[in-house]
Amino acid sequence: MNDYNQGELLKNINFPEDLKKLSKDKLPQLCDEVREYIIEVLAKNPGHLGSSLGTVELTVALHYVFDVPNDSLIWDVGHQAYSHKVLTGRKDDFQTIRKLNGISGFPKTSESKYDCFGTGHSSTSISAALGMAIADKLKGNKNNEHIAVIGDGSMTGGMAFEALNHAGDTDANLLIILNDNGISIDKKVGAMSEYFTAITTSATYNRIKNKIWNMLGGNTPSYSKHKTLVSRSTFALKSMFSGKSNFFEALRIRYFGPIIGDNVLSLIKTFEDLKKINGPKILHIITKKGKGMKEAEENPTTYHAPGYFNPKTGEIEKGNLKESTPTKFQDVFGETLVELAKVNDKIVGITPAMLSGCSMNKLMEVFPERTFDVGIAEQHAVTLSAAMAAKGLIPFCNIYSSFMQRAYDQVIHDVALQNLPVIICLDRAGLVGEDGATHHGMFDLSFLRLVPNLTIFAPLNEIELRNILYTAQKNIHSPLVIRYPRGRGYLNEWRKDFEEIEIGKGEKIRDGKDIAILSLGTIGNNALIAAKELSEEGIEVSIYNMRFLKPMDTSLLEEVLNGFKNIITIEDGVEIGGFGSAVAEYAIDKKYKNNIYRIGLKDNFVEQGSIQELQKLCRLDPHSLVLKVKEIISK
Ligand SMILES: Cc1ncc(C[n+]2csc(CCOP(=O)(O)OP(=O)(O)O)c2C)c(N)n1
Repeated sequence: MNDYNQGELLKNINFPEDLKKLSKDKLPQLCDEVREYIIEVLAKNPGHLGSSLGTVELTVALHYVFDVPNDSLIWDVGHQAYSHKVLTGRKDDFQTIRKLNGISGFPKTSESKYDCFGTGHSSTSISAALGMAIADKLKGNKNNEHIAVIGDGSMTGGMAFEALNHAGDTDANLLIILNDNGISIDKKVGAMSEYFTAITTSATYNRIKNKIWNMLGGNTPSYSKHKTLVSRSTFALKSMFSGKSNFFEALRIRYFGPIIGDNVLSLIKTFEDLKKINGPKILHIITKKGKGMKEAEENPTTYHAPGYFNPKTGEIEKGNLKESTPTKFQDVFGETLVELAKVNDKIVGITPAMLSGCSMNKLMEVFPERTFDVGIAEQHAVTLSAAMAAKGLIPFCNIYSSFMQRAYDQVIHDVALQNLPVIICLDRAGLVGEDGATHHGMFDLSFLRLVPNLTIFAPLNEIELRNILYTAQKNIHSPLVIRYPRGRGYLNEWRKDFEEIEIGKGEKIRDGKDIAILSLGTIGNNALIAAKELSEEGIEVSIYNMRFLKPMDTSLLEEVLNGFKNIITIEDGVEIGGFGSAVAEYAIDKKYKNNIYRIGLKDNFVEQGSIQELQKLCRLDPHSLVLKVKEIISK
């Protein structure tokens, strides 16, 4: 610990109480030191850089003026809260951020009392702050403030709008800070972001806004004309269209700003003023993603989470990756989609704000008119795709597995129930590593398996991913889910001629007499490594790459159930209700008496660490498999 220079002021500051003791004129220096420290630590220990560099002054000012956790402070997504972690008792631990047994990359209530509400998925902060404000009011704590810090990207999420609509109907002590850096991970999308730019730059707007506010009756709780939530939204929209008011004010949330968000002293002054105003209010601040590091300011998408970099020059270290290093799954997806879209003009791509994350930016470059980044709006992405399929297009809707949790009903109600041929691509399925519990894609197999009409496929490797993408667009009549993991593949060569995959067909990929392992997806590669090691010790394992969770290849399953007493299933998802459960249910229904051992993720959340470390921890790694097979065979 403490290999890093913490700066003259920062070295004596551990908690907000220490910060509050500093005179205001020292705060700009403290901000510089915090920023420096974040850069130094993240250079060697990758994390979310750009967003956290942009919020240093905001964090210092918030902790200087407010009294967290008596005042609630909720960071939307939480990837911008690194200075908050540094200033709230985790300065040294910050060096372990996102590491196994280290601190989380996101706010987490079990980690610190200063993390008032856990985040990781976006657009939750306003609901959470509002809930706390209402709770405090009911408990008689009238003076506490409840602060939601939300980015312009996260403000595109539907849940943020739902919360705004409700907030305006309350007199809750809510301060929403709209942290507008003009970018999400990729370039900003949507009409709302255009609107932010308009109100940021329009002098006329800024002149008239206070007048309008007063004209509307200000923040008086009783106004009968626009009482219901529905009429309030309608009023807001009408006001927007007529150009007479500000969207937030029309929702009766008092709007302040926009102001510069990286001047710590003026932020403090503004917060001191806002503290005196009760009720829901929004402060619009303009910040710079990547502030203080030239390269990060100039390339905010790359420096959102840049990996290892040189702290002095900002240059990203490519590591020791050789030319022949397997391609990332996301790039196999992106490049194959472009290839297919060139010959099939019905193909469209839809992503909720993960354009470069899932490599759909490749499609965007070639076919911008057929690529849709819809903002952080997973529910909308799925229903939009369903409707496009209803009109005969072939939508590839790519959503990270854990974010798909947001759009479960849309998959059931809009896609599956209508049996619409949407190709739902779940990137980052299984364990994702350093992002931790909020981001592991560990539930998808279980929560999708029970939905009628879905076909669910998990490729063993890049070639299978490529071939299923080809198969999907060639001959699709019902919804298809394709789930694949984060990171690099297993093969150096995957750009082969396309081969169609037979729906519902698995494959035996290794022959052995002693025990059978049934695998689903890329985790089967661990089974292959384990089988090789076991073979050297005279234990011969058959491996079946089942490929489809649904429909399951029951003839292959029959072959296994009839041929082996001991059967292991392995999956990188939760055991409950997943692939192993499907196999076991089939065996029970058909009255088989085999020993079936399920290997998957247990019934608890998995924290952060490298994927390899986490596989070990969860006993999904090859060595644990070897031990498990030996244990079973010796019984
Ligand atoms: C539900 C959900 N979808 C997608 C993401 C991935 N994600 C993390 S940060 C981010 C961009 C957020 O943009 P903004 O709120 O403007 O913050 P900034 O990164 O610009 O600081 C996205 C899309 C997420 N965390 N949660």
